[in-house]
Amino acid sequence: MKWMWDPKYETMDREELEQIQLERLQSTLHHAYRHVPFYQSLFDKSGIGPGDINSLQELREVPFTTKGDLLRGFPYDFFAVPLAKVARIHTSSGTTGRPIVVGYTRRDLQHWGHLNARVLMAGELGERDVLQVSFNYGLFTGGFGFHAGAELIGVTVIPASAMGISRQISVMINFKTTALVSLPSHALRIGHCLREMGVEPKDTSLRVGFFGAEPWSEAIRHQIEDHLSIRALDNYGLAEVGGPGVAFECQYRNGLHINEDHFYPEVINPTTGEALGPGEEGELVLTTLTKEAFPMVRFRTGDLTSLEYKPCECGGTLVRMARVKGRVDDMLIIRGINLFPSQIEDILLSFEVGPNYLIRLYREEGLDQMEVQVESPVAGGERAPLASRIMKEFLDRLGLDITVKLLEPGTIEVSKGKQRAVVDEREI
Ligand code: DLL
Repeated sequence: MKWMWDPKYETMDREELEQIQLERLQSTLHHAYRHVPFYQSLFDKSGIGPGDINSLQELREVPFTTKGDLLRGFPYDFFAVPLAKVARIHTSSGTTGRPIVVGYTRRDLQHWGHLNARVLMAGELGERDVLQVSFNYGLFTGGFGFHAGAELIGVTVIPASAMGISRQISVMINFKTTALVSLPSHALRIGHCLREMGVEPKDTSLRVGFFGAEPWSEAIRHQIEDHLSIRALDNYGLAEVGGPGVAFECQYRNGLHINEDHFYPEVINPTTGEALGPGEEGELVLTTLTKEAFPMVRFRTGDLTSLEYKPCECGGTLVRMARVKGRVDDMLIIRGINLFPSQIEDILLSFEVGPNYLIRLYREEGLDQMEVQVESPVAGGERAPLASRIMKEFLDRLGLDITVKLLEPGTIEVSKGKQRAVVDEREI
């Protein structure tokens, strides 16, 4: 168990673990009921009291919490402690005017650090490592989350944050970075740039990378490993339940170990809401077991996966989730930023364009790109200035560089059924 941060919990036998989960679940349900009016009315309406849940299976009787519920609770309705007890605030990486605002008490932050230490330790990180954290340090959970885990382990941390690729590379080479935390697409881009610069990957000190926050595939893993000459590990998390540190791969890369002593996972049929068994693919639903400031009960993540309860070859007994296969809703993830097509539509509506539009997603040298094609009646000469105004609005409101292509009215094919406004050419 040399490469486990919390071997006691990571290798606990299932019966003992389930007992801990049940105790923590009961306390979370009472806490949420007592302090979050949403949960009080959710329970009251369904005729179940938090004290009625006497087994993990009985949790299935409690209704789900959705992203929509959280958005309606903006900013603090879901906080279960007074603001005076909230030590930190982060948000989901969504680009809506109203992101989901999440809070952490001091104890939540301590737990969060330990959960991220588990992620990093599984990649065999130790005191001699130099870890470059290339996630944004800000409201996004990625930077601070990993930073805390790295400090607990005692590695040397470089809080590179979201600098441009060439600066990331010069830091990586000059400071002799051995491990990288970033988006997989960012790592791929770094790899391409190293090639262009004629730097042989083996000439850097890099040996391992921890990638997550957006969907990626085995094909991308191979490219990253090849271009950077490292071992690439997947990790999963979401702001609503605390950020990174929910699930992570060990060296065997046989699914992502879910930190079940802190999060209770279920997989459901996304259409009927019915519980699915091990190995069956559906939507992941998470309940937090230790969160004080922002407890979540049966949160529908929108992420598609399946669960495997057999212990892992590494000796870990935590349930493993399959690599996230995609999303149930139409949320798009572009360079780690979550976005719904309706947000694009809202912005387009304020200009002289439409109504037909098409969002095209593709990759260029590993980096996600987005193009919006939209019909517009304006004359030829006015097109370029209009396109630049729309691009500027996208950048201001969504924080994303999006190319805008204006087309003659009637050129975008309108489907008879449900309009498919997104063409995703990225291979995940
Ligand atoms: O992306 C938290 C995070 C930061 C995870 C750093 C890992 C590393 P949000 O911005 O709330 O939080 O976005 C969460 O991103 O519901 C998934 O759809 C997607 N996602 C996160 N990790 C993975 C992954 C952070 N490994 C949303 N594979 C989630 C596929 C992922 N999708």
